[in-house]
Amino acid sequence: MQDELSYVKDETAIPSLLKKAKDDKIETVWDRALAMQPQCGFGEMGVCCTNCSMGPCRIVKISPDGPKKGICGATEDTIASRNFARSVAAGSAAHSDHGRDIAEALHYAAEQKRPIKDEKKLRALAEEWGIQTEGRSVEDLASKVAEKALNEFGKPFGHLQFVERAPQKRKEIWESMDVTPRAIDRDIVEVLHSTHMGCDADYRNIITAAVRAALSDGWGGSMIGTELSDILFGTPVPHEVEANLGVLKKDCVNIVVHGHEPTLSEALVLAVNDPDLIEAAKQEGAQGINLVGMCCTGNEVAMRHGIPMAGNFFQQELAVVTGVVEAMVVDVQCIMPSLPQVAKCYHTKLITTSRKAKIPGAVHMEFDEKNSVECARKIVLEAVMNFKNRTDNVLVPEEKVTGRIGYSVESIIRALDGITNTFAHQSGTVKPLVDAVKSGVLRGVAAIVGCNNHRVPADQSHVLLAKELIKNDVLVVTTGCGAHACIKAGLMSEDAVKLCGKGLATCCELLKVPPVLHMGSCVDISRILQLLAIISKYMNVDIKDLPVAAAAPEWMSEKALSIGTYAVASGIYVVLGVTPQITGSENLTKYLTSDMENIYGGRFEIESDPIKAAHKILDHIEVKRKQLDI
Ligand code: SF4
Ligand code: MSK
Repeated sequence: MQDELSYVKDETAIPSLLKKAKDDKIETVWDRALAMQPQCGFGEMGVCCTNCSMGPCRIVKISPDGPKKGICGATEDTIASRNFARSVAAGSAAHSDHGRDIAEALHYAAEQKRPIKDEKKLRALAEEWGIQTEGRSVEDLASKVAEKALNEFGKPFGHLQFVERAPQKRKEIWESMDVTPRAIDRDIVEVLHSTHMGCDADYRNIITAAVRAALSDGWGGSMIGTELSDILFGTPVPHEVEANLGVLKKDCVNIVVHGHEPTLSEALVLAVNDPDLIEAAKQEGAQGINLVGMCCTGNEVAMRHGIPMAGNFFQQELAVVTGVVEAMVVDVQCIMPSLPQVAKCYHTKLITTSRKAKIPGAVHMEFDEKNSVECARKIVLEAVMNFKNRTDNVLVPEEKVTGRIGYSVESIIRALDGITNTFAHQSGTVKPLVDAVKSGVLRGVAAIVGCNNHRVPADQSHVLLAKELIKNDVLVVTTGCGAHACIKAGLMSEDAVKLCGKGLATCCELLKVPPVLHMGSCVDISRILQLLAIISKYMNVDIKDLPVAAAAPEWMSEKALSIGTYAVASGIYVVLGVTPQITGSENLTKYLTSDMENIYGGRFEIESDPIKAAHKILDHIEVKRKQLDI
């Protein structure tokens, strides 16, 4: 264990920059986490309520004398479930609003006759949605698909179109529980309504509403985000990429793009290749312009363009601490409000670009989708002109690795079918993957997703969990900050085969794939749903019957709670490495970690030890294999 810990620490590039931060008197997330101790016990257990101005109310669990009900009479079950449901709704809103922005971007791209990269995927989706494709131009079709996607947010009747992608048995379960997602905005609004003071007080019913909102995310907003991003910007195919903070270059203008939506980052990719801007950078004394990505925006541009992955959630402040970042350009989600304070101590410009996310102390340059390239050019020029302000106080860590990424559903199917070319729509089938699982060469598949959290040494649980799973012949798929953690630890390189069990190693060597497959950003967990749906239909079983599982070992965001909830409601066993704020209600905790399995076939498990988590996943996979008689 000790060796493993030091291995993970070395790979993160964090220690050297943390030391520099201390020397430079920069406060980081770890300092603030320490200053926050001890954290509020009521909040930790989810039994604090501020839903009306009679509160705040809190339920005292540790002594028999304290209040056991809020002033209105709400119990610990009501309060904890309302808090949980509101977090799920916020997470679903964040992902889904991202999806809506992509649909709008597709609409404007069609209107302005800008390139639409994956016409084949566009036509396939149009057909899936019942849009007449024959004789229609790409722009016309894109416009129709965008309109139909935008209608998914507020349509008055029926259910979400992507529900039809789910296996029949899954749809029946949702129908029987009345959780089939109807319209994305409506399902989110309903959670906010029903958890208003004096409305729903039944924790089971509150979680049912949360499940509907979460399914609206996974099989709605996120899936729209992924599918329409692929159509507009291209469906990822496998390729090599560099990762970790060592991708920053001392002699170049460094621009870090951070956040989530690919619209901004795609425009930046074009702008940094503009010869005039490159020349301007040279005039300023730089060798060129180096665009790198952070968090999920980093995943988006790495997956489609091979832009280096600078780091994940806990590396954002440290990227600025290197002293070589001319601009950190952010849009929405997972952006620490501390960044302008860190940037102020160096020459870095923190540039906010979304009206949804302004930060005091940042420069705001609003990104306009209708004028995307011009906006991006202005941002890049701002960075270029900042190069001359760099001081000598710089430290670029040496840590940098190469990994193979780009595993969209289409790429995974092709790769595992042994199709080695890189045409996005060269078709294949899931038969080889299913055969490998049935024969036992692969025991199953596990997803490792989610963030960093100060409660876990950065990346440690992601990496230890992934290593234990691949050692036991479980293929790992990953997204978000988990993907950054895995690539930094070398798990997407050829060498990672040495860490695999015999069966998985043979598959990886034969098919030239790493044992940990990078499937994209947080919204791209919808790719995992889609892959599972395809496999389930092929095997004529439900998702809950498959030897698969998911884990969010270092999760922190409300989006992660939405993801976990839609995964559970899709029939998946989900292990959380950080305890959610629910434990003040024994009923709610039991409902989420046990009862839901009887209803949906999936449930939450809470396990902070990554090795134990891996073995719980392995046990779950073996149970499912036995039930399938394979
Ligand atoms: Fe207290 Fe009830 Fe108001 Fe919540 S809704 S703050 S429990 S009175
Ligand atoms: S960026 S939600 S810290 S995975 Fe998607 Fe990372 Fe979690 Fe944000």
